[in-house]
Amino acid sequence: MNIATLRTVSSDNLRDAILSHLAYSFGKTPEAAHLEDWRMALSYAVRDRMVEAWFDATRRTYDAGAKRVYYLSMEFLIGRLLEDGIVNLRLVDQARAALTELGLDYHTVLENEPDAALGNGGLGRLAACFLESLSTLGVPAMGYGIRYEHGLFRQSFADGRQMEAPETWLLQRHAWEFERPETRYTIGFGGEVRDEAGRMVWTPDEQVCAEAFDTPIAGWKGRWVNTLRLWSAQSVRPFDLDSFNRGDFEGAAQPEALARTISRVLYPDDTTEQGKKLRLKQEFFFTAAALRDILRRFDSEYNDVALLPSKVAIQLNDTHPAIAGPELVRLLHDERGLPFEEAQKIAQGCLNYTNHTLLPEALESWNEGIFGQLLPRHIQIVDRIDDAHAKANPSRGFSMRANHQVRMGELSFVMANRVNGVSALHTGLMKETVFKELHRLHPERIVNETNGVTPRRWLLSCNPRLSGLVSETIGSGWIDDLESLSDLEPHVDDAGWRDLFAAAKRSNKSELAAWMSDTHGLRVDPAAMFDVQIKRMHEYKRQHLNILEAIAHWQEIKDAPNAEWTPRVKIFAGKAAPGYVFAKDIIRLINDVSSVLNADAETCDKLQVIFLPNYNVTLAERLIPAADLSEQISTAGKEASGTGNMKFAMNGAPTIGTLDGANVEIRERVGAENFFLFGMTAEEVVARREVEGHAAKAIEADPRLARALEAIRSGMFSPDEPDRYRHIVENLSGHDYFLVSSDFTDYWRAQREVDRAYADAASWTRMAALNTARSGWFSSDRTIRGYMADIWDAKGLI
Ligand code: 26V
Repeated sequence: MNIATLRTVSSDNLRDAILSHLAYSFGKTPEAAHLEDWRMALSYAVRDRMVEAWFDATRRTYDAGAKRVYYLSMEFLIGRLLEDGIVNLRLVDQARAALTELGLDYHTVLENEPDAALGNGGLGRLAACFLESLSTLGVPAMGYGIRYEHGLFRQSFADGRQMEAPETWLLQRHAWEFERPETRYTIGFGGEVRDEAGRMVWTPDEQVCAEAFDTPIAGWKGRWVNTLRLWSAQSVRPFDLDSFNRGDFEGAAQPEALARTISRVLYPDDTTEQGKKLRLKQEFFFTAAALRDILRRFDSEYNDVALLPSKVAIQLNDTHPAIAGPELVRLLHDERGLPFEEAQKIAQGCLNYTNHTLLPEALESWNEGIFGQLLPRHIQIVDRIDDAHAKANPSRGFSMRANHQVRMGELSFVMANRVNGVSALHTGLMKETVFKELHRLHPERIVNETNGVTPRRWLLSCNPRLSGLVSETIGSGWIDDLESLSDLEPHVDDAGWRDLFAAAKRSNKSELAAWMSDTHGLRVDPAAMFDVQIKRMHEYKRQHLNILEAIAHWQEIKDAPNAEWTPRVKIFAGKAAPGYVFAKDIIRLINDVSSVLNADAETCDKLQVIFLPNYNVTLAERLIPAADLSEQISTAGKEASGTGNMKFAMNGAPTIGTLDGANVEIRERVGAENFFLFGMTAEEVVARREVEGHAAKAIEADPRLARALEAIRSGMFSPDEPDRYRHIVENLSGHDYFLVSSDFTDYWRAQREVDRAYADAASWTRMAALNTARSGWFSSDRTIRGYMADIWDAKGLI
């Protein structure tokens, strides 16, 4: 389908297509149809309109002999897909009209779609934004991951405590995938390796089958459609008939159940490497299937494997697919007979690695016992790669095999053509810390590609009021040329235009307030400042710094309830890894503080605290357009980039933040006067930790901090269990590794500056609008162009 045909889809066409799918795909009359049937029928009608462009993209890629990009990621946090499809195909008006005619409400139908939470946080959402940008830019690309039956757990609260329930997105029908029963690979584990006259032969003793499920990903205007291919694990032997015939029904079903375990659940822990055998199996499972698929496609077009690096670029999203290095070498050397060195060179020519965290506990390494048992041939190949690297670099002082561990970061680095960080600060720190030595040996290898987010989802679609105003003001070119948002700049000094900007924000806030009231029974005043911190719960992200400030602020208000206060609603959302006890205690503390503050009649019109459960992409889409203030308060040096920070800025919420990750670049672009900076720099953080008793000193110097901590310690927020948070207070007064206490005083100062700034509505709106106007650089289209030029040497075909 070409663009001209797309434009001609009328609401009548769409209505007929919906009715036709209702009847012929789902066997329902309009009278009998449930909401889910309507949602499915609409999804199929929209999906149909992607299919021709999808075929066309494949044809054009083959015809051009173009280089293909493969994005290997353990996580794709895609969220809902229907609205994304409707928006990118520019069918919003038609879909709305067609549904109205059928007696349905557009939003009610969209809300019926489950949110596909196939990821933990930033890394997974980045992968989803990248897929959309790759299609928008017409890059022949494919995402490879795992089709988890259960995505990230569903979070609820009981007595303020996080409860986890399995996520069940696949229990509802999923409209977007095409099952590919013909695309199946057998993946082996364990077994033994034999030397057969110099040729190493691996005979696994366990096998599972990887079956492909394809989801089309349409770019802006539906001009190009790529594929997200997710692998589902199945048994090679679906059913044990012998056991069944013996009456052992459980035993008969076992092979299937065991194999399916591999794609059953997404690991919900994004910080601690748990040494789980199953996770290593998941990693090898999807990586090996992807490589087999990539080589099969390459073989169908070319017959000289030396061409591989010029036709294939593979991006490893963190080290989770790092086994791609040894596996590709194995395929080329053991299975195709290339000399080892040549196999390694070709593999390295294709592979690139993105690092997303410097936290030592999140850097993957595997116990060599487990690794060698599951992947006996790969551990030999890792050793050979390591030895060759050591020989070529005699001054080298590290090994991939230290302390009986296989270190995936070093392996990924050595096997990569390019290695990248995700913000300027993070890339600099990679060079100075984790990869210092490797950087010295290979100074050209590390490059920076600062993250970005797709403006189609994170402005156009989630914030129709603001995006409507933007298009009325500067035309709609910004949608795929986000830097043209700078054309808004002259308007920020026009009071009339500013009123329109402020009105859009106010309506978004009212809508959120109404939703919070309907869904959670919460009452908030949309005139108050909406101060939002939404992200995974982690000590380095310092949600506890935010709640500590709330307590101190509440105490100050109580001292002088009749003074002039800028009313605020502090909104939190985020999940804690189930095994991360401290993070779960921070959630409970915030909920306990919320109960006390919100019930205080004297102060609740000036300060409220809300923790919304089950943070996911859909909730982010509700909250970000309604935010006044974006909290990005991590300990400097710890947040690799952040991408939420970009979404808030784009939607007109200035940041209160540290010089961490991409905050640094956001501040440079939006202007220091439009950003509330506080806290120590990454260098100062390192120095501060060396100061004996740093936390105690900070507390001694700041009576507000001392009083807030004392309130927690005394049990004011947990009267039924006064000691509940003693360990948090002890942590913040003692070790305080993340320097909450040392940064508190400056955070407090910056928050009061925010209060004063917000009280001047005209200048606040100007600041908010400048954040929007100057955030164009944070489009993932720009990021992908960077990868194309610096890493992949790939071109777009549109
Ligand atoms: C580690 C593990 C370890 C085992 C269990 C599952 C699991 C899942 C994820 C991770 C690593 C998470 C790394 C991550 O999400 N980093 C975030 O990446 C964002 C995109 O680059 C970036 O904006 C955030 O700053 C960074 O924290």
